[in-house]
This record gives sequence, structure tokens and C-alpha cells, in this order.
Amino acid sequence: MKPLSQVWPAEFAERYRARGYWRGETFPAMLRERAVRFADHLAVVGADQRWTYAELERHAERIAGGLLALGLAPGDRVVVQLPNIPEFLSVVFALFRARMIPVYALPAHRSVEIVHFARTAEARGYIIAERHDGFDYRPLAQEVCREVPEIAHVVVVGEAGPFTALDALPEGAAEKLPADPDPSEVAFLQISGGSTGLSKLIPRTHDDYIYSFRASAEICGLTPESVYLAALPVAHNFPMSSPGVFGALHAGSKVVMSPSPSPEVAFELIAREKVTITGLVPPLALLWLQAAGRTQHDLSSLEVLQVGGAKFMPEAARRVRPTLGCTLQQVFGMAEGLVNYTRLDDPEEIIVSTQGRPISPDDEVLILDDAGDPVPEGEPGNLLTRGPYTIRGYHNNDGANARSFTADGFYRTGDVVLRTPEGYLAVQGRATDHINRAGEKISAEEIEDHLLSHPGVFDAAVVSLPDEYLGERSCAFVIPDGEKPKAAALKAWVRARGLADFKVPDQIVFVDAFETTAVGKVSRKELRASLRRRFLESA
Ligand code: J2J
Repeated sequence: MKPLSQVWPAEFAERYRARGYWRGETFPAMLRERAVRFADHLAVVGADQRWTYAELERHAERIAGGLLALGLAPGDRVVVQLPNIPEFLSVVFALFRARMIPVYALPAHRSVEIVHFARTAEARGYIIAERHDGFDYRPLAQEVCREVPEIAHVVVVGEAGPFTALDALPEGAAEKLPADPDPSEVAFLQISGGSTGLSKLIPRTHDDYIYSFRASAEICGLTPESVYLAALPVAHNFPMSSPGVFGALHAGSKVVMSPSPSPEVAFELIAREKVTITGLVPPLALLWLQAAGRTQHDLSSLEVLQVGGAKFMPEAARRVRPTLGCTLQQVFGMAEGLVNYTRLDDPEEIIVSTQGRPISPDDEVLILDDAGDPVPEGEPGNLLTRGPYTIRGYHNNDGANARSFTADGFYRTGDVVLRTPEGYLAVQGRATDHINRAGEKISAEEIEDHLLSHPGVFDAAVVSLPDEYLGERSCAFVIPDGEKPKAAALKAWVRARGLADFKVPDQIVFVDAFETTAVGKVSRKELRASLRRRFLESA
């Protein structure tokens, strides 16, 4: 099995420890300590569960013992595909306790993605919910196990079918549980937005990740009285750690798991649980602003609405305070590390017009032109970053590492930003070619490959188009091979390949040929840009 690592050069690691960012905390120790300090305080609320911190720890201990008794071992990688239910937390804390490595998949992922994660991580376990949003995950698990026979155990929250139910894990012996991990070890694998091809796996350590959400919880003003609503799928880095469910638990707050981010479901939970803070992507924030005007639910407990994952336009941002009566916090982050926040007491103008400033004084930010030289202050350029919670490399992916990191360890974010005189970043666009569809990042290349596998497709180029509701939608320009296939049939084809639904092109435009310049070859990137430009001009 490929060893997991995430290594900062010694001088950096020493500095991050000396400055108090890395404090040697680990996930198992964090929960154990809080189970004592906040024993009877509610930790997590779901549809039918209300677990205190002591109960959450007990569940995690039992599951940890059960997974070991089942035959999984410390060091094993386990794909976790769970929706927003309290078991998400008992399961991942159990994996941390048993020194197994969660690999986070989204509920929307299907066989192509899960097989890719399982293979790349060399997973031996897979944990699913029986169902979510009308989808039965057990046939998916069967398909994944056929393709990846190394998966020895599938555990199901709910009715297990041919697998093992979480509630029916064998009894484990407490003394078999391993000692706590070293804080510099990799705690889990997060998935990247996948700007080129398939998602990459992001190894995060106890030290670096706990620093990022501990500092985030402080920036977001979380206390044991706070109530955090997990509205977006918690496998996403944003609701997981900015400050997310982990930041909330670190602060002793109450986490409320919302099965859906829709206003109908979330507003009722806000009123019932007196939610004080939650995070959304821009399209959902727009929906909430619309729905807030006519809701019967009391939303007055809400103090902070975080918006991030994609650009939130200033016109919409300005409406948050008057409409919801709470503070907007813009969040510009990435699963690879760097997270920026507007601060709660910033002037309104900064809050509505920037995407915040970094968490850490030791987040190094470079804004460079295409030649790699710093741009003049205040001008847009490519954002590169390095710091105490930004990775130095992906798991087992030399090609991506060579592209995405400089020799001195800076991560090339692919984002184009400018820095204001106050030191805040404003996102201007991006240099990479993915589609940011309501915060879900889709690789153009990945979808083009699936389209090309259709016998009626000669060539395909996938681009992002501006969309009133989604921010961006995906559009595939397709040159047919022979008789033109139906757009609906092409969409069905992509879906049937076993991909997350959000990756199916929103729109398909058939063209006779792709323009090539007089010089001959154009890069895929230039081709996509020119198709987008011509389409928008003709619209
Ligand atoms: C514009 N683009 C943004 C923003 C992210 C907190 C918040 C978000 C993420 C996330 C995250 C943006 N305005 N406010 O992990 O901890 C785009 C950028 C960025 C990419 C990262 C977190 N906030 N983006 O969205 O790994 O292009 O993380 O590089 O999913 O989303 O995507 P992801």
C-alpha cells in the first residue's frame, strides 16, 4: 500500500509549532477531551437523534471497536459516503479512533468517482447510508465492490442488505483500540475539485487541519452557545472545516445536520434549533434571500450567514443584512488549504465587495503574472499560496504535483485575484478550465472524455457559461460523427457511465467543426475559450 504522507520541510514545521498553530492536537484526543468538558451538552442533532458530547464519543468508541473486530485494521483507508446525518460524525470519529483513514466522497458521487477514490486510496472499506434523496446506495456498493475487489467490508447506516449494518457491527474490545496517532500523521483524504481530469486526493494531517478549523471557529465567533447548521453536504471542505462541523465541535457548539440545504427544510431547523450560523454557496444564498421574505419561520437567531465556494456578487451580498438581519461572511477557500474570511466586524463595504483575508499570519500569498513575476499592488494575477494548513502535494500523483506546486512548495490555486489596500482578496476569475456549477467543480476534460466515448461523437469541448441560477452551467460543444445524436441521449449516455448527476452537461450545442487558427493547432484551453466567446457573442 502506498504510504500516506504530507510533509512540510523541517524549518516550516518548526515555525508552525513554535508559533502555536500546530499544537499536537489529534481528532481522538479532541473528542475525548470535549466529551469530558461538555459531557451533557448537545453535540449533534439529526432527524431522530440528539446526541450529547459524551454520547457522540461513546458511539465513536463502539464503532471503532466494531470496525476492528470486523477485520479492518489501523492504516486502512475507508471511503465514507454519507449524507448529513449524525452518523457521519460518529463514523469519522470512529475511524480516527481506530487510526483508519476516511476518504470523503459526496452523496452525489456514483460508481466512476467511488471506484476512482477507492483505487487511488487503495481502500479496504466503504461506508454508505442505505438511502438518501431517493437513491439506494447498496446496488452502487455492489457495483463498486465488483470493480474494486480489495474492498473487504461495506458498512451500511440503515438496512444492510448483503452488507454489514452499522448497528450490527461485532462487539469490539476496548483494549484493542490503538494509541492515539502522531499529530503529524495524515488523518484523512479529502477530494479536490478536480480542475483537470479526475479528482485528486488531498492528505490532511491532524496538526494542520485542526489548526485550520480551530482558528476558523475563533474567526467566526463560535462558543459553546453557538448552533451551527450543516446545510451543504458535510463531506465538502467548507461545511466540514470553515468552521464547519469540526470547528463547531472544537468550540463545544451544537451541530444541526440538515438533510437538505433548501429553505423549506433549513428554515424549520433554524427556528426549532435556534441556529446561529450556517454556510451556503451563492445560488442557495439567493434562494434563501428570496424565500426569507415569505417564510413563517422565525429566523431571528441567525447571526452569521457564510457564503463561499463560488463568487458571491456584491449586489446579492448587499441584500443579506437587510433581508436576513444577520452578518454576511464571505469565505474563499479550497480543500488544498488556504481559507479567507471577511471578519464579522469588518465594514459592510469590505464584506460585500471582497472574499476576505487569510486565516493565518503565516499564510503566504503571492499574486503573479503569467511569467511568474509579482503584479503591481491592486492588479489581478495568479494566486499562489503556502502556509501552515496548505498541502505540499497530492496523494500519489507526481504529474499533478509537478503542475500544481512550485519547487519551493507554493500551491498554484488556479484562481485570479487582486489584493485590496487593506489586504483582502477579491476573486476576479480563474486560469484553469473547470466549471464552478453552484460550488461543485467540474473538470471539462473529464466530461469531454465521457462524451468522446459515445459512437456518435467525433469531438467535444465542455465550457462554462454564465447562469442566472447556478452561477455557471456546463455547456458541451459537440461535433457529431455521422448522424447527429439527440442531446437528451448524450446526457443520458454521460449519466449512464456512472457519474455524479451534477457533471451531466446542462446544455449541448452541436457544431460542424471547431475553429482552428491559421497557425494550425490551438490548445484545448484556447479552443474552449473561443467557443465560449463566440457562443456568448451570438446569444
Ligand atoms: C470565488 N471563488 C471561490 C469564493 C471558493 C471554504 C469555502 C470554499 C471552499 C471551496 C472551501 C470562493 N469566491 N468565495 O474548501 O474550506 C473557488 C476557487 C477555489 C475553489 C476551491 C472552504 N470560494 N472558490 O470551495 O476545494 O476557485 O473549496 O480555488 O471545493 O473554489 O474549491 P473547493
